[in-house]
Amino acid sequence: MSHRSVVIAAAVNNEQILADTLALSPDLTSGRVKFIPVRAAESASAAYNTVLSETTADLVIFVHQDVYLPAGWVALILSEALRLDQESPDWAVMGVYGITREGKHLGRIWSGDQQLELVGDGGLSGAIASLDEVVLILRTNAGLSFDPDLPHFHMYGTDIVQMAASAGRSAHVIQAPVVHNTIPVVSLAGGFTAGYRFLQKKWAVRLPIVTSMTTITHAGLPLFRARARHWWYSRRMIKRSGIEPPRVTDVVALAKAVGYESIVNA
Ligand SMILES: [Mn+2]
Repeated sequence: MSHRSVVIAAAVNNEQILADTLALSPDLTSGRVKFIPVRAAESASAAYNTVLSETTADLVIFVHQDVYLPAGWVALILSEALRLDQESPDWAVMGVYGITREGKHLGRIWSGDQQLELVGDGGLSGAIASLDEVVLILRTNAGLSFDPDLPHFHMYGTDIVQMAASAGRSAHVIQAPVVHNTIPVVSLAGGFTAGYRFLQKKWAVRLPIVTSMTTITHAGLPLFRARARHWWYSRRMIKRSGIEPPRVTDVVALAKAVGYESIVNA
């Protein structure tokens, strides 16, 4: 089948970040692609399920509000969807950065808080265990939705991949780099830990599950290592970039400068 209809959706809690990043994406400024913002959501799952219940699009592209999509990006997604229809007819979800069951990183993305490109270990094939939440593309006729019981705004990229696998569906990483203009997050306590605990129980029979930030295990020791590591790392990053006031990045120029538009339009 062909994927003719596509929408872009985001959970929005900061209008300035949205205006300075996602809203500058040419696919949105041109009005070619419909944008569905969800404001004041209590969790990513709740926000994204609202979108799924309101759209009849074949593909729903869920992105963070702090992501810039280079010119030509949605056209690339449509062609990648068609390719997957042929090569992996069972596909349900794709992302631009993810990790395999063996812990191999796949994809590429610009990381704003680190001011560098994250590049995977090479190649894009492998059994995906987790997709980075920065971009998640759902094929709606696969019938998946987000778990309404998963709290906060973390771990839903891992959860949706695991749910796809439970339904006999596959997840994929494609080469479609974006600029993630994120600012350093101070702590993985709170929402991240709550998400970790939720998945620990939900997927107990499948553990360990590798994610890009940590590994979900029965005992949960990697969570504490990740929290400690992240705390030191974010303090360093905040010191370097200065979180007050937030650093302003010209995402349009950056995407061009790092060559993303030539990759996307190759
Ligand atoms: Mn983000």
